Amino acid sequence: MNLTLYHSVESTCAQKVRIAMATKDLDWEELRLNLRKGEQFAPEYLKLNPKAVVPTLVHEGVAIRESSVINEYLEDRFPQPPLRPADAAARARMRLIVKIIDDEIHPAIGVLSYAVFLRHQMNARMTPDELREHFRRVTDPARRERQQSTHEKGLESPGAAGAVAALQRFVAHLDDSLDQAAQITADREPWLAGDRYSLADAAAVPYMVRARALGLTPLWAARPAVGAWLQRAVDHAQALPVGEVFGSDAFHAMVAEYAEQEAPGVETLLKATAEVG
Ligand SMILES: N[C@@H](CCC(=O)N[C@@H](CS)C(=O)NCC(=O)O)C(=O)O
Repeated sequence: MNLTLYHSVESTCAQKVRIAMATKDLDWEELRLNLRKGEQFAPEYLKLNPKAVVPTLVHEGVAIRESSVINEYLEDRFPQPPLRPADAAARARMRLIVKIIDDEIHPAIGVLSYAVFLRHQMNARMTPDELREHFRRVTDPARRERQQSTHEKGLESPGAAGAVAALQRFVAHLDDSLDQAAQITADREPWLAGDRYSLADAAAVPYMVRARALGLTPLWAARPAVGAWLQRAVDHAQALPVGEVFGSDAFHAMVAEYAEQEAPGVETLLKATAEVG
């Protein structure tokens, strides 16, 4: 089969690829990169992924990057079981969810992860010189600026409030999608794009699991269909033969500790977002 995935177990965008591959019952080799140690900046890896990010899939000698592109590629090359609905309108709904995740939710979860735990983790492990060097090597200037601002200001950085608002809109979109799916399938336990698990579910679940770990569950407290879907999607992922599907236990314990410390800031942002509506 000759599939090699460069990834990090903690990275949400790599998790969605591992979930799609395992749902398709594929075998792959993995090469784990330690992002905190800057292994994504190694010259050999930059040849595969010039943006210095994970995941990258290498199949038959060809490097494919961008998690959503990778998942579509997997669907094209390994169509069974299908993770794209047959119906064109349902496919469009699936792709819209994937697009919102790529455009808005990935950066939003990135900012909030940075603010809640990553900056503390990096401060504990790196000297100020190492930190400066880390940011210098981030290839995309906009990404570098966003990361540096969040590193300095945490949940008070300009991006944090916008990130919670983006998640609030996303959760409402998931709720609508589940409602639509429930109407067109007699199924009371729908997936995001209909009656079958799709690439939309594989893409959304890592971000929602991370949102939950960051203390953002109140965003869907009044949306029981979203909570029920999340539980089903987590059960699906955890039943796959993928170790540490959402990251290691040590990672979850570390996130929980910092999330507790940052809970007042998260609550302030949630309150402000709820007031704006
Ligand atoms: N749009 C890209 C985003 C990739 C990305 O941002 N990956 C993160 C992990 S989720 C990363 O490698 N970060 C490394 C860094 O921040 O230096 C995709 O979906 O593949």
